[in-house]
Formats: sequence, structure tokens, C-alpha cells
Amino acid sequence: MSSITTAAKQAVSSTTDNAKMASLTQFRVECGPSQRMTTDQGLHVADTDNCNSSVGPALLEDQIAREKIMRFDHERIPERVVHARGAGAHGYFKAYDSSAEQWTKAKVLMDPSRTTPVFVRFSTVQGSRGSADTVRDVRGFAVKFYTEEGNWDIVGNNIPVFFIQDAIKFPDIIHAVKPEPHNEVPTGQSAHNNFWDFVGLQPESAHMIMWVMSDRAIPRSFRMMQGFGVNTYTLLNAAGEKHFVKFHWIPELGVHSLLWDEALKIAGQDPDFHRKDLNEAIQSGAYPKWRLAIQVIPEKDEHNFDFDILDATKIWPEELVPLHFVGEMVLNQVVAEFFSEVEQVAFCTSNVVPGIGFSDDPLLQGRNFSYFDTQLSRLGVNWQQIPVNRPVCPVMNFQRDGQMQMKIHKGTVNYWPNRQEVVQPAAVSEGSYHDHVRNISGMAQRMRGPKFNEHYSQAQLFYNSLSPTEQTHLQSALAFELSHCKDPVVYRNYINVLNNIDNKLAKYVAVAVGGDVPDASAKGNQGHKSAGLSQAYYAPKEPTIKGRRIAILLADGFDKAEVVAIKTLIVSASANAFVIGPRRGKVYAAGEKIGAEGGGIDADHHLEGQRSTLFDALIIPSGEHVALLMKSGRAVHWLREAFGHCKAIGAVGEAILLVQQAINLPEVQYADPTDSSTEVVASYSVVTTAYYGVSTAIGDASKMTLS
Ligand code: HDE
Repeated sequence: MSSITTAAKQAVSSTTDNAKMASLTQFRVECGPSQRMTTDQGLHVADTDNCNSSVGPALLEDQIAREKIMRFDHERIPERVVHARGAGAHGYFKAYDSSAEQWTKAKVLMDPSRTTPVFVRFSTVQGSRGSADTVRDVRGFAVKFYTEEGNWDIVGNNIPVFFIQDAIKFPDIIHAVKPEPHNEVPTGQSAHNNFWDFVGLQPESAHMIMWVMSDRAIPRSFRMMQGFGVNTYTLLNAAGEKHFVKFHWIPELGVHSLLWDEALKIAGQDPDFHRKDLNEAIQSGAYPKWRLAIQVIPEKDEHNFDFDILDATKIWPEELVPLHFVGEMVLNQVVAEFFSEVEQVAFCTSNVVPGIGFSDDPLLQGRNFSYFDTQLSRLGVNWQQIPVNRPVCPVMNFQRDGQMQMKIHKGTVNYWPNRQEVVQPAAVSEGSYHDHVRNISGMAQRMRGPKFNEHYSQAQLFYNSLSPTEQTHLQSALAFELSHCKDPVVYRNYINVLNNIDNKLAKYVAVAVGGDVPDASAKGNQGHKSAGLSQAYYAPKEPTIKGRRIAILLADGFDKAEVVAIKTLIVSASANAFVIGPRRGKVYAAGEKIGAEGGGIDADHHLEGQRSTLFDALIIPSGEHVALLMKSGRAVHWLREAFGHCKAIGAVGEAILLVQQAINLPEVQYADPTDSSTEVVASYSVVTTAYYGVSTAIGDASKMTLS
């Protein structure tokens, strides 16, 4: 056993990066100009552009053409049955100190001298691989820790509860939310009859529905989401004591969301918005970071709560069970090839390490079966040997053969016990995994614990804990979704469910979607709140623009020194600056001749090519160029839309007037009278929550805060 840890340590020290990156090096293939093209068998080929044919049908003997086409025919593998669309990155986890040793002997959590490599995959649930990133949906947040004792996976979500209590309902909830069977509609949406029909008849989902209809389901970025293990796991310490545990990831940048209008537009403008954002942040050095916190309950206190602590539709309110911060995770390396790494990574809730175990949470029990099982049809029986899935410590057992076996095992025996005593089990004293000893008794029957029957109190708790703005967004989301259900049975029933949570909420939705407006609340709202449920709670202590996307709007005739200064300030605050001009390429400063050699600065995009929705803030420098921007319908639309989406808007000198005119004056001159942005102008008069900050001092750019 000691050789296991020694080998893994060597792997860590043999690279400046981490053990996992080192182990992947042997599989990475460089494609460079010095290489020559071959067949899969290594045969050099001179022509892969023309089939071998004799001025007529292609010849069957052309093995080069056959190989090329045959390989292409089989490029696809089944996408994940849920969480098909995702993005991933490599990084590391480090414990802050050894304080977790009071609960667990898992070294990854309590040894601060260790740096554990991780791979993280974020995902949406409903849509297929080619769906859009910004849809309203739960986000997956799956972390694989490559520890010295084997792989440990926290396969979590960005929402701390789930739709169902028992794994046997999973195929039903997923069938209900996925596109309907008769017409494969809708893509990437829960706004349809079948989903709301099911959740209306399965009220244990009421709490989760509150979360999914909240801003949590339209995150601004993967980097700005919380993560939750959701299920109840257990920790075992060196003294053999057991604690129940829940895992939480808390993002350094705070928890931020898009507005629904932005999410809808971005889904069309840039369906890859979230995956690009992740890569952009890592590549620019603004490494995404999360703190890992745990909530622990001693084994003896399992039954001391109003709710069942094994019920995945319930949170453990932080007021009852505080968070302990144990370490932090940083993502600092983008993937080299999407398919090999992100598509082939395989997470399993059953992957645990010594000191971490399972509980009787009925959802977790089913998940422990399902993840392993699904990898078999997706990747085949030897999925563990795919580079991204391999542990960084040695793997040794008598599991053998199967399709795509990559190892060649030496020796004459493949069973245990064997006369040669090769490959012996490791003793617990050597650090091996062993199951918690526990009493199991009772009648086996199809049932749930008595406390699993209460479904509304935490749905109320969540709704009550939101800020008024967050509540408004939730109401609108419900009204949007139920408006997409054509069957009155479905939306009428769901209004009844809502009336168990909050009468005003049910009334609002009923009026909006045309259901029966309930006079009185079905249950009464107990008014309880918990601070950690509102996103506002996670605002970073120091406001930051790290990793944010800031647009600088220019036309010819800007002040060059000022623009350079603004860009420098933005970049020095670890944000990304993008110059948006009338065209991509050179835009010229005041006093410069258009087309002058060596003049101008490079615009990253042109006004028509990108939209304000794709940026967190925009700034317009001073100078004569402002007069041109004023005449551009698209520039004015940029400003109005950014204003409507509550973005920070900066302006210098003459640009202040442009901002004021664009936002306050309906009679703006449009360069093109047919410009469709005129429609949008009218709608902004109803935006009452928007604000704009006009910064005349360029220095303030680095202090901009974004919500
Ligand atoms: Fe999953 N889930 N799930 N799930 N899940 C899968 O496994 C399943 C649940 C989650 O990026 C599948 O490898 C069952 C809760 C994530 O590769 C599958 C049940 C939570 C991912 C599966 C649940 C999750 C999956 C499909 C109810 C939050 C993506 C592909 C008992 C804690 C992982 C795969 C990735 C993926 C089954 C419920 C999170 C079919 C049976 C609760 C993040 O095995």
C-alpha cells in the first residue's frame, strides 16, 4: 500500500503542474507542421483528397479512403442521457488546514500539504449536446478529485435540493422534462405540458421548483455558481466516529445570474456563452475559485430535525447546521481536446475514498448504481482506463478483459486467493477503504420515512428568503413557463401547488396565465427565512470585476491616450476589455488619417457583430467619435439594452451626453430609419429597476461593481 502513495507523490513532484496533468502528458498528441500524415496503421500517405478510381467507380481496394470514411462514420458515441451539454477544466484542490480531521480521515480534506488535481465538468440537464448554454435549467457541477488514495467524485448541482426523493422516480422526472415523445419538442426548456403535469402531480418537487424558477437557473457564468453535493454522505474519522455530511462549493466571485431577457437573447447570439466564458477566464489568468464547505451532523443527532436529513428535497438550513470551510478549488487549465476530456470524463457518486462514505439517502443509493451503469453504455466496460478517468495512483486487481482493454497484465493468475499470494488485499491499517459498520434491521417494503411526506415548508422558506427583486423574477419565470403549457389541467393544477407555498405568488401566476385565482392560501405562509438562500448573501466582501467582460465603444475620432489608459486599467483589474468599433480591425483616433500606416487601434468586434448582452459593462471614451456613435442606431441600441439589463455604463466627456440622450430621449436620430432597435426603445420606458452610473473619472473603471 505504501507504494501506492509513494508513486502518486512522485507523480506530483515530477511536474510543475500536478499529478493528473503529468499522467495525461503521455496521451497528448502534438499536431505540427513537421509531422507527416499516416493511416491509423502508421503508413505514410501522399493523398487523402482523391479516392482511388479508374475514371469511374471508386475501387473497393482503396484502403485509405475506406479507413477515412469508416472512422468518420463511427465518431459519435451516445450522449449522456441527462447533462449531455457541458464544459470542463482542470485544476486543483487544497485543504486550508487539518481541522476536518475531527470528522474525517480523508487526507484530501485534512492534509494541507497536499495539492489534489481535479477535473470539473459543468452542464445543463435537459438539452442535448448541441443545445444552448443559457437556458433555464439546473446546472451540473461535477468534481473529480484525483487523490493519492483513488478518485473521489462529488457529482453535484448548482442547486442544493432535487425534484424527487426516491431514485426510482428519476426516469419519470427526466422523461417528463425532456422533449415530449411524440414530437421531440421542446429543446433545452422545461416550459411544456409534460414537465408541469408531472411536477404538479408529484408535489415533493415543490421546493426544487422554487429554485429552478429562481435566478439560480440562469447563471451569468459557471464561475459564479454555488455547487452542492445535494445528497447526504458520511464522514468517518480516525476514531471510527461517523458524521452525516453535505458538501457546498462557494464561488470567490459571488453568485450572479443573467436576466431572463439576456438569457433568451444570448441563447441565440452565442449559444456557447458559458463554455467560452470558462475558457476565456482561465486563459486570461482569472482562475475560477471556490471554497469547499461542509455541514456535519453527528450520527447520534440524525433524528433531531423536523425534516429527514436523508431527504434530498430538503436543505439543512445554515442557522441549524453551520458551514465549516475546509479548502479551496482553483481551475487553471483548459482542456486540450473536448471529446477526449469533457465528453469522455465519467463521474460516479460511488467513487469515494477512505474517510468518506454513503448514507441511506434513497436518491444516493440509486445514483450509486446508475452512474456506473450508464458509463457502460456510453463508454464501454473499460471506461476507467480512458486517460481523463484514470486515477493518479496505481490500479491493481483481477478485473480483466472486456472491450478495449488497454493494459497487458503479466503473471499466471487472475483470481484471488492464489497460491502465489500476488496482489493481496490491503489492510485497513495500510489505509484501505472499508465500509462503516452499521446495524440494519426492519421489514423490507416499498415505502418512504414518515418525515418525507412534508413538501412545502422549505419551498416557503426559500421563497421568503429571496429579495423582492429575486421574488419578482421567480414570479415571472413561473408565469413564462406555465404560459407555455397549453393544457388548462396542467397550469390550473400547478397554481394549486403554488397556493400551498404562498397565496400572493399563486395569485400573481393565476392572473398572468389565466388560471383560477385562489382567494385564500391553502396552508398559510409561516414566514420563516434563511439568510444563505438569497444570492445577495454571497456578494464578495471586496467588489471585483475580475474575469468580467467590458466593452469599449468606439468610432473613428476617439482619444487614443484615453482609450489605452482605460484598456490598461481594465486588464490590470483582471477583467477582459473588448474594443467594439464600426468595423473589425483598425479604428482611427482623432487626428489620424483613416487607413494611415501604423495608426489606429484594433477593434475586436464591430457593433453589428456583438451585442451588449454578451458584456457585463460598457464604457464610451470622450472625443469627436461620440458624434458618430450618436448617429448610429446600433450604438444607441447597445446603450439602451445595457441600461435595461442593469449593466454598469461608463462615459467620459462628450460621451456622457450620448448616454443621457440614448437613455432619456425617445427622439434619437437613427442613421438607418428601418433599424429594428426603434422597437426596443419603447419597451425601456417600463424598466424601473435599471440604473446607470456615469463615470467621468477613468480611474473609477477599476472600482466598478457589477451585479
Ligand atoms: Fe445524475 N445522472 N442522477 N444527478 N447527474 C447522470 O450519469 C441519476 C442527480 C448529475 O458531468 C448520469 O454519467 C439518477 C442529482 C450530474 O458527466 C446518470 C439520479 C444530482 C451529472 C445520472 C440522479 C445529479 C449527472 C448521466 C436520481 C445532483 C453529469 C450521465 C437518483 C447532486 C455528470 C452520467 C457529468 C449525470 C443518474 C440525480 C447530478 C444517468 C438515477 C440529485 C452533475 O447516471
